[in-house]
Amino acid sequence: MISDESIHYHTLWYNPFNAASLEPRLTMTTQQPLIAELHATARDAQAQIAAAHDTGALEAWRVEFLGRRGRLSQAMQKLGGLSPEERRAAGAEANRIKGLLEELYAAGQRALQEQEAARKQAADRLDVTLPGRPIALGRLHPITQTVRDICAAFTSMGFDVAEGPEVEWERYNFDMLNIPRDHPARDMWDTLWIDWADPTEEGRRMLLRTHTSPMQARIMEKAKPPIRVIVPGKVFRHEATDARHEWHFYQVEGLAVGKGITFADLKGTLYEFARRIFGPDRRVRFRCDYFPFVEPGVDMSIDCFLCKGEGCRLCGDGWIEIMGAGMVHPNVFKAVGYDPEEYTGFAFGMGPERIAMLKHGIDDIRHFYANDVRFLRQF
Ligand code: YSA
Repeated sequence: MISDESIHYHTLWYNPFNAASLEPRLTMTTQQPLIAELHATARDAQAQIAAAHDTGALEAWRVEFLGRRGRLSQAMQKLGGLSPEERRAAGAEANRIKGLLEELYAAGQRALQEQEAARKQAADRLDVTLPGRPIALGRLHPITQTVRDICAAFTSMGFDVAEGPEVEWERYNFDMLNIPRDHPARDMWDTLWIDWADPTEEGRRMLLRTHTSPMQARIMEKAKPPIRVIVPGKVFRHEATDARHEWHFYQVEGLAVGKGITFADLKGTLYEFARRIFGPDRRVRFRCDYFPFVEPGVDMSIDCFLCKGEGCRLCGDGWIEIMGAGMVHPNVFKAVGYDPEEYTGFAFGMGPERIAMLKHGIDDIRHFYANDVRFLRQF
């Protein structure tokens, strides 16, 4: 039982590392040798627990005072040698002191836990006044931005967007586009072939697509006109690089098929596209060109940003070609099962790198894929 006096000292008693005295709690009973020994044990216990500043020391304290062979236990064994009256008084005092020592031990444990928590808190302290570490924000690659701009220009004119495989069958990349095997037109596309395909089976060889035009065939095979679609994607060619040529680059293919579509629709759509991407002041040039999958075929160029159409190292003749285009060849319609008497259409394929060069005044296409962040950060 804790007396009123001990309650008065309660808070001090619970702090084992505080030098509060036990005396007021040890003077309540008549003195006899065993009681004196018990009180001495309690005083020693309090004195020593003040130095128990880690769990090892606290455990050693517990073993010494409260352990089975500890000092309290040894004192209690002496109760048997006392007279019944002395035993009653000393026994009661022994139990009281045991309770006090247990409280002391529990308080010691709590104090250590608090110390540990305080230590951890101090170690983990967050200094909110420290300046933050700057987070490097990423950004879209300039070609991704350009592809998105091109897609936005065409979707606002009613085109859908589709994507297709970069590893392609020879059949779609060439055969269905009116470019049969051994046709010299295949030389226009220096092809990277995939090794494992069976070279004996016609149209079953695999390659890295050399242009996005195979998607024309894939789309028409699946859909019925009217069709208005653009296809952005990566293409690959076994080509030497220079200021205008990469061996891997993007293309955006376009296809419009329906009844009564004419070359005027092609020109009107591409002029409008050029106006939306480059603004009203840039000049556009169409020239006849040959692609096996169109008839007639053209290429479209924009006046060079560097020399303003005068002719320079970058462009040669003052113009930079950005796309090939034309009216879809009847043989392509036949290959996908359309009647060329019923449907007509136009198609085009442009190079976003060339468009980005023109838009931003970049004089070498190889900057885009050199992974130099000083260049890329500018967009
Ligand atoms: C033509 C007619 C159509 O009805 C449909 C599409 C086409 C385009 C055709 N498939 C084609 O690939 N033509 S192309 O070889 O002249 O390339 C088209 C555009 O890709 C070029 O105008 C140019 O802008 C870009 N390009 C071509 N080779 C490149 C390149 N860009 C960077 N590096 C290269 N090596």
